Amino acid sequence: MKAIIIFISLLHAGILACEGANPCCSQPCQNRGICTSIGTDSYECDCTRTGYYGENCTTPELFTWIRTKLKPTPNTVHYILTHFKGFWNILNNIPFLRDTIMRYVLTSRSHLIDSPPTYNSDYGYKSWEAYSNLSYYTRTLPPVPEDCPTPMGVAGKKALPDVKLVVEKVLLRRKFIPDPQGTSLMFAFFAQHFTHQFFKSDMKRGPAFTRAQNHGVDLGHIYGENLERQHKLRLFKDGKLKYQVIDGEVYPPTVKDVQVDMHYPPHIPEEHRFAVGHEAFGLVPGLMMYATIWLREHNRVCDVLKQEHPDWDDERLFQTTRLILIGETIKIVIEDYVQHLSGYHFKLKFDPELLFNQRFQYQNRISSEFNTLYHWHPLMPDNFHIQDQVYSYPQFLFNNSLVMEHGIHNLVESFTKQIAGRVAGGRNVPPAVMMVVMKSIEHSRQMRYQSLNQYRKRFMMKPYTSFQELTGETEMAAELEELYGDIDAMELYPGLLVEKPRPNAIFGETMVEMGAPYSLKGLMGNPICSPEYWKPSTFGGKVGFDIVNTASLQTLVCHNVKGPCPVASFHVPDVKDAGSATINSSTSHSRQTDLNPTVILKERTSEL
Ligand code: ACD
Repeated sequence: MKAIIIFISLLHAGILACEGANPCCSQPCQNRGICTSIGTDSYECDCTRTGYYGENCTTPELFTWIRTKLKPTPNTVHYILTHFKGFWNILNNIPFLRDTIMRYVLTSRSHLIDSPPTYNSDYGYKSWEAYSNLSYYTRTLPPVPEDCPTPMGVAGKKALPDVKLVVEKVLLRRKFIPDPQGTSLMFAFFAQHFTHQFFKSDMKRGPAFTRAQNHGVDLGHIYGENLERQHKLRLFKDGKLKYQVIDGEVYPPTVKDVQVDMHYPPHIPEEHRFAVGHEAFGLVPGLMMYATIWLREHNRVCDVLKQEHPDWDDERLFQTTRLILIGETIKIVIEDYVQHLSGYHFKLKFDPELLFNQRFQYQNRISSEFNTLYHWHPLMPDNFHIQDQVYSYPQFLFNNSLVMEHGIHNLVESFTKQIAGRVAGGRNVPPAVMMVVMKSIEHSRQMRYQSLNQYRKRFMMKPYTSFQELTGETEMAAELEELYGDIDAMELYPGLLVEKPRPNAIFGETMVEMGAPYSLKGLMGNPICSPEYWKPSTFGGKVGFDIVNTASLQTLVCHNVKGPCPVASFHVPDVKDAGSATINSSTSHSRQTDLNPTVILKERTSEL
């Protein structure tokens, strides 16, 4: 049956080729083989190092055959990692086994990312231009050639369905669906804050371009995307960033004070126009909360370093602190953020040494597809609960006054308590962000993304055979069938949002199997993880290295809020967890007198 389907689709491609279409439109080369058209009626598949051979790279070599027979499916691996808690609790405490599994997670995921990068949205074949032009996001799959019969190559209708119709029928929220994994708004705002350092589309040039040309975790969202902005934000004393003190607490300086561009609507008063690394972080108090926490952390670490190195000048204190904060960020992202998302009982570990004798390149290029899949707008709730107040979107947006009125402590506490929306499963995009979601689909079309199923194959998943298989239900599946006509024409981004979630999970299979490789490669490909950087001296000695190696969301917050430390978590706490985190101020390193002395969290057993 399968052979007949392949034959028919090749015949179909052949017919189209006869009509003058590019023969690669039908994507005949399998298993990551590369299609090159030869004239208008022929093509060649390059199967080099794919582990397959034959005209369409479909015949496995012996070793590949054995591997594919033995390899469990992604869903099986996920099931094992999210069940058998007792087993994982034992394994997590055996360092050799934990390291071996973590090394396998890192290598198996990052090997799915081309490094050096290959294509971009204007080059569907390898070229020096695509490799070297850092203004572009890279592309994991080349764009669908312009001369194909349909937008997805040969599958589906001549035109994709109306974007608004797709959004209204299967993406728009009817009733808020809470995330069964218990994700908090503290997570949602962290995601938004953290990712805006490397997802920074340059819309003057178009969605294929980025302004964040370091393509990774450089903390450009804290320090500015270029030297001019960084210099305006720096105090040029003791390595610190500029700040202001309001009611005894440290906040970012105002736009008027530092003269950097920030995006605020005209009605926002001068004193509420905070200036930070990223020009768009005035958008929501959740972003300004994190911007304030990291600003305080930077200045706190400067104090710690200055105590260790009283002879260091401003520049060295600033630069070393930046590296420490990059390290802290990666540690928090792997051990708190990805850990939470994964739902694994296996305890993930940030340890660059795990890769030191592996085949791994310390470089990264952000891809357009990664940017697109990270549009997790269903996380957003219907309104925002802070202390005993409820704010609607119009009351919340661009309202920095809430940051000062409630204070960082109460924002952390409130955002930790409020649950975010489920991302997969369909119909959970809040109307307030509908336009952003529409834009993601429009941009994907403009960049000529291949279909959801092509991406599934690229990331070692089986293509879906029906809309019911994609959604796991019948109603949205029928709508999608009518809209797209063919499962092989289903678009990537709407596909990710309507995909059936894994049991009790925030995401479906495709989001995790695509997102994890991009993430782990991007995090571990950072220069600070390389053998020459990953040593205490890079971080100003043992004290700085320890800051990196002990960082967590909870300690980050505890070090930088006034008074008793609130619970800070990417997971909404169970009732038994509620209350303040226990702190011990005797171990404080900070001498920043206008902040409450920093505190060290005494580990809570339930969350960390
Ligand atoms: C694994 C680990 C578990 C993966 C679980 C979910 C991954 C899904 C989406 C991506 C998640 C987080 C992104 C975090 C960081 C991005 C860093 C980019 C740096 C350039 O099974 O592998």
